[in-house]
Amino acid sequence: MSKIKNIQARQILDSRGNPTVEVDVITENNILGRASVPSGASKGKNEVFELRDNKENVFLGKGVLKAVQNVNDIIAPELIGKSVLDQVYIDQLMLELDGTINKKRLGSNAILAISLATVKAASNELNIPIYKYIGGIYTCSLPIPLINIVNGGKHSNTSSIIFQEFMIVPVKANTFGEALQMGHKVFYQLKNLLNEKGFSTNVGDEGGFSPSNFNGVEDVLDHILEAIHLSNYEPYDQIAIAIDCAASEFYENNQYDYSKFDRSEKKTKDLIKSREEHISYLSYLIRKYPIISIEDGMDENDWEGWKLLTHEMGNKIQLVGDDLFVTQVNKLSKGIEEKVANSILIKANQVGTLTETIETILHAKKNKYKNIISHRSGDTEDSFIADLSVAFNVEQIKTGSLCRSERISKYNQLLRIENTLGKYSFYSKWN
Ligand code: 2PG
Ligand code: MG
Repeated sequence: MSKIKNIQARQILDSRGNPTVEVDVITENNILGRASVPSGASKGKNEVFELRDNKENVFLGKGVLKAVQNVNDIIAPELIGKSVLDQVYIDQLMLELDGTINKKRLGSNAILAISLATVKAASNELNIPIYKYIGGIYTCSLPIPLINIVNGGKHSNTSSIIFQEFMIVPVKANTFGEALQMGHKVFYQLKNLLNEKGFSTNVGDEGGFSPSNFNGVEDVLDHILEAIHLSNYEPYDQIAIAIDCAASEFYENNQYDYSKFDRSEKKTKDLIKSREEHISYLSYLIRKYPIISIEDGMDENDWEGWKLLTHEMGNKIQLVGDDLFVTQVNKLSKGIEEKVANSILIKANQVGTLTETIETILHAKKNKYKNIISHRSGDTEDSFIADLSVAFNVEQIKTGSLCRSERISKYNQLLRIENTLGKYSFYSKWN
């Protein structure tokens, strides 16, 4: 047993230049575990509480010095001397210290950073990879990447696209490395295509292109389809498409307002869709395009809409609950009971500790819901989620486009793991 000797938190910056928490956990053998936490832009309302300083003149109110202080002054003294291998106990102790249902007292950013730094220190202490330490003998496969290619909604300041993320899915790759190479080809074909048309190829928060010229969702999908063809891939059979509508961001007064992110000042009434009209538009899209996955197709509180959507297309494509489930077991249980969605997005900072994240992953597995491990739009160079995806042999990972180092750090870690586990470790099935 190796005890925790010291815990040190600090404020660092994320990919948007906003402050976030980084924690070092150091054991009595002077072994280090370091972790930093990400932050979302389109957050689910039921996510646990992210503690910010709210001092308007310092980092626009986004400082995290209170959370840092909570780690150093309140949590650290309680954990020093405890075994670094006792992850579940440590996470539980932090929940008790916090004492609120949404981690409001100490801040989920403080708690999660310690939770993840602890697991890293433990795996370093034992000198085994993080994925092996967490997953043990069950660890054997790498996920299929959902590679971001176009950014819209809240993840772009320039495009007028209502849906937040457009991703390509290399469904027929033989290895993880090949999946990335296929994605790279399409990403750069799309870049050429946009360049030729005089569209900007600047990228949004997650590294996907976000020109102002796209004329709606179908125009984006047509361009992606063309890039797939130009790359000599068979759409659907080799490269399919996944989207994240992030529908909670444009749901108002029980309607879906497609003009929400329209920056061209041409808002008209018929861009407002009822729940039924919105679902029938999504149905039309999956008939017209090789779309195999839709995330947050409906607003997080529109459970009636979710039921209709799942009834309509739940046996045809993957329907992913992100804001809907916020990585929490009780929300997922409700979804399973009410036959809503068939997959869940896993973001550790929606729930706040590693233990709770694992409980949700296992609950999904048990109930045959697929897990998609995910980054956040504001992320850091920390590559922990790559290891987490391998630890539980999850089906997929969503970690941005093929540019921006905070996205690439996860892909690179998966390449290292594939290098260790061997090429047969790729989870190549899409079913
Ligand atoms: C999402 C995420 C990650 P954010 O909605 O799935 O892509 O975005 O981190 O802004 O919530
Ligand atoms: Mg989402």
